[in-house]
Amino acid sequence: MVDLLIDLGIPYVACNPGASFRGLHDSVVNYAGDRVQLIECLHEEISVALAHGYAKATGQQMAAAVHDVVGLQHASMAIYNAWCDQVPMLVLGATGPMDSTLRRPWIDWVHTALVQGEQVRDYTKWDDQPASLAAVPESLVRGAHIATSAPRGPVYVCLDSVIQEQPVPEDFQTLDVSRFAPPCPAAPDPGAVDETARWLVGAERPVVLADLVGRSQRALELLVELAEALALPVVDRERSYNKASLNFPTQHALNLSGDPASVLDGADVVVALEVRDLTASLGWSARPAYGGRGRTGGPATTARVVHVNVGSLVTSSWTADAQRLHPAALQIPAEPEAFLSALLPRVRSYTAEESGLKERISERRRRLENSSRRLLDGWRAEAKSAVEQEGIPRSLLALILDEATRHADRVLANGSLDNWVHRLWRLDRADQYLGDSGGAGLGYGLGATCGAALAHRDSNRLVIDIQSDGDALFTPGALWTAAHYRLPALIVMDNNRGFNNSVEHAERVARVRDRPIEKRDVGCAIEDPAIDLAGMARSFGVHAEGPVSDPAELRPALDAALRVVQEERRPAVVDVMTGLTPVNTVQG
Ligand SMILES: Cc1ncc(C[n+]2csc(CCOP(=O)(O)OP(=O)(O)O)c2C)c(N)n1
Ligand SMILES: [Mg+2]
Repeated sequence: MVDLLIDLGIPYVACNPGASFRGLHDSVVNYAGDRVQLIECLHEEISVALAHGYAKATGQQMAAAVHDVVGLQHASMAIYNAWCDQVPMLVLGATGPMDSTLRRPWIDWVHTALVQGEQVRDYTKWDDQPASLAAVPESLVRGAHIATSAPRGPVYVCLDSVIQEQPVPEDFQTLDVSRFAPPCPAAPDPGAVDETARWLVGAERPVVLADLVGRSQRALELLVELAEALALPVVDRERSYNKASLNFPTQHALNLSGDPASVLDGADVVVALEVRDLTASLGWSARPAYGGRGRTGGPATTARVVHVNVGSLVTSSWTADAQRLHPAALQIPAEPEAFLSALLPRVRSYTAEESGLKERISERRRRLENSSRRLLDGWRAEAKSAVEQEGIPRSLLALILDEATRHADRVLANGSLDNWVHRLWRLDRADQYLGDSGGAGLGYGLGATCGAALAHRDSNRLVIDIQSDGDALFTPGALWTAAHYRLPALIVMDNNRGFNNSVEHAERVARVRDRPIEKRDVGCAIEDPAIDLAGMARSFGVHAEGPVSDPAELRPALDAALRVVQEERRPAVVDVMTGLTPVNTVQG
C-alpha cells in the first residue's frame, strides 16, 4: 500500500491514529522513510482540512487516513467541504475485519459498518473497499485518477485491517503505476466555442463571470488575455465566505467585481466560467430579507448566457450543489483552461474581420477603466477613514496587514475580511489566494492553513491565515500540528468574540418580528468569559501577539509575528480584536 502511495506521488498522510489502520501507520513510519510522511493531527476534521489546504496550495493531492466509523464520522464535515470545493484528496479509511470470525469482542463490532463508504458516498466522487490485497492496487490507482480528474473531489478507499496486517506473499504482483496515465482534460465542443467567439466579438455589452478559474494559473492568464483583447469586464463575484479562488487580478483595469450591476444590467452576452451559483451571480436574490418569498418569474437577464461548467458533470442529489437551474444559450462542459485556450484563437480571428471593432473596444476600455479606478480609490479612502464602535474595522485590518506583508511572496490560505482583501490588496496570481472552505462548514481555516504551510515549508512564501474566531474554536488543536511540524504561517485572528454571521441573522429576525435588537447576541456571542486566543495559541506552542485592539499597536504586533514566521520558520498568531457588525448596519 505504501509503495502505491509513493508511486502515485502522495507525499503525506495526515491522520489521527486508530487501531484499524495500525498496519498502514507502521508501514508509513518504518518502511516509507521520507518518501511518504505522517502528519499527526488532533482531530480527523483537521487531517482532512489539512489535505484540502495542501491540494489548493500545490494542485496536488495528498492523503488523510481516518479511523474506522468514528474517525470517518469526525472527518465527514471536512470531506463535505472538499467535495463542495472540488478539491482532490485520497481519504484512506479502514475497517475492523469484515470477516466476523476474526473480530475482537465489542470494539471491532461497533467499529465495523456495512458498508462504511455509505457514510460519505453522497459527497465523495467514488468509494471502494477492496476485498483482498490483490485488489488494493487497482482501487488506489483508480481512486487517485478519479480524485484528480475534473471536476475534482475527494475519494474514499477503505482498507480492511486484516488485509493491512497480513504478510505480503513472496510472489505478490503490484501494479506498475507509470503505465496508468491519468486522464487528460476533456476538450470543449469546437462548434460551441466558435459560436461563443462570434457572440463575444459581435456583442455591445459582453461580460465574463468567473469562478474556479483560478484553480489553474494558465486559465487565469488566458482570461486576462481574452479580457484585454476585447475590453471585456470581468466579475469575480464578491462573496462573504464562499470565495473559491482568485479568478482575475484584483487591480486589473477590467476587474469590475465591485460593481457587477454596472456591467450586468443591459449585458447582451454573458460568459460564465465555472460559476456554481449562476442565478445569484446574475443578480437574483431569492430571499432579499428574512420573510422574503423566493423568486419566481423569468430569468434575471435577457443576455445570451454561455455556461462553461465542468462541475455539472458530477453532481450529488443529496445536497443541491448544482444550485438553481438557469437558462443558458450554450452549455459547455469543459474546464476554463481548455475552453479559453480554444476560444482565444477564434476570438482573434473574428476580431480581425470585424469592422469598426477597434473603436468600440477602445471606447469600452476607457469607460471600464474609469469605473474600476473609481472603485479602487473609493475603497482605499473608505478603509483609511474607517472607525468602529469597538475593535479594529476589518477594512483597516486588511489595509494594515497589506502594508505589513506586501514585501513578501504571499499565499493567503484562508479568509478575506468581508472582501476587503480583494478590494485593497494587489493579488495577481492564482496561488496568492486559496479561497474558503467550499461547503461553509466551520472548522476549516486552521487545518487548511497547516496544509498550505506544509506545502510551502521549505520555500520563502509567506502563508497567511485571516482566521475568524468561531471557525478557529472548532479545531484549535490544529495549532499544535502547526507548532509540532514548524509550519510557517502568520495567523491573524479576526476576533470579534462571536459568531458574527449568526448575530446578523438574529438582528434580521428581530426586526421582522419586532424583538429587542439588543438580544441579537444571545447564543451568538463568545463572551463571558472571552477566550484568550493568544494564550490558547501559546499553550499549543505557537508564538502569539496580542490581543490588539488599538490600530496604532497593530503594525508592531504584526511585524513581531512576521519576524518569527520568516526568520524562525514557525507559526505565529496575532490576536486582533475586530467588532461585530454594528447594530443598524446589518444589510437586509
Ligand atoms: C459546522 C457549522 N456550524 C454552524 C454554522 C453556521 N454558521 C455560519 S457562519 C457562523 C459564524 C462564524 O463565526 P466566525 O467564524 O467567528 O466568523 P464571523 O461570522 O464572526 O466573522 C455560523 C455559526 C456553519 N456554517 N458550520
Ligand atoms: Mg467571529
